[in-house]
Amino acid sequence: MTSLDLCSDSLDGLSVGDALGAQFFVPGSGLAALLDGDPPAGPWPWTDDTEMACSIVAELRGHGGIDQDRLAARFAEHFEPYRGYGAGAVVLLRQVRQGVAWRDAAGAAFDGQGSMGNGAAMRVAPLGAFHAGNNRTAALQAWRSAEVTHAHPEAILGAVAVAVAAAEAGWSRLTRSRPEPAELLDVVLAHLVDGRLHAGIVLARRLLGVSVAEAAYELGNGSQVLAFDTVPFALWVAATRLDDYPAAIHACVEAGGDVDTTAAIAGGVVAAYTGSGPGGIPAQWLARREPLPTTYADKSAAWSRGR
Ligand code: R7I
Ligand code: MG
Repeated sequence: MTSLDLCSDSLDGLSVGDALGAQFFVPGSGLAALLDGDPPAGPWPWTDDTEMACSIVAELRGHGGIDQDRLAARFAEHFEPYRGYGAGAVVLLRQVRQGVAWRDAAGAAFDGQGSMGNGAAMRVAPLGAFHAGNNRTAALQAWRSAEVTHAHPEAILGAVAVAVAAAEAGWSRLTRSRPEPAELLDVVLAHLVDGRLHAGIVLARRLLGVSVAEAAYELGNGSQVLAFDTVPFALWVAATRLDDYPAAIHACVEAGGDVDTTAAIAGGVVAAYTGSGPGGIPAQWLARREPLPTTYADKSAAWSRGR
């Protein structure tokens, strides 16, 4: 089991969660069908969560770490507007394509405070899995990956929280020791500073015994598309369902809200622990997800050179 194996399993978990979660914005597809073992017919197109995660994974495959300029170039190169990007992300990625420095574009977003959106968190679980066994490196690398698009500290901490959870999940898989839900969230909290994201994870830790509906009511379900309204619930799901990928995705679907993103986050963390094979992601779900792009590394390098 290499770092890249863990990373790749987490990317499968993220992208299946994203693609299946996005199906629940399609009228006519209902929760009951999924729970009955009859999910929507494929292929399930993935969204911006997966597209951006693939750029991060290409960085790790090619270089083992995040170079912010290169990551910005990859994000801009692979930006397909119809993949459901946030409104701020659309503006920012267009600016970067036009030659604006990413740091200027990210800093100018939302009247100069930077985006608090959940986009830095939605794409980062595979980076955490890659750094399984080294939570501090996962946190630092997540920070770097987030800053490229999200300048607001709450969005950056959302990415740190998800990456540390995925790193811990991957390490638990390697050591064959499932952490208690509270233990997993304590490891995450140890890497955060005070703020709304931190407060949300503290609350999630207090709610480990409650129903999905109550957790989503208290923590948010991503309907505001903000980091602190998305990450605490997604990590509550991952912590409480770490050994059961389908149950984690069911919980995200049941909660509603920004389902592709909560399912991408929870799915990316859980698959770092379960793997993507038997006992992890259902084979039928993997087969129905739109295939992942395969040409990221080469295309992005060519685009950077051509600028
Ligand atoms: O964070 P981001 O990439 O969005 C990701 C989300 C995921 O759910 C995807 O699946 C996709 O649906 O979008 O993109 P941003 O546009 O930076 O942030 C997302 C949204 O959060 C924005 O469009 C705003 O609605 C909101 N938002 C803010 N609202 C007020 N003030 C982000 N930052 C702010 C803010 O500072
Ligand atoms: Mg999306």
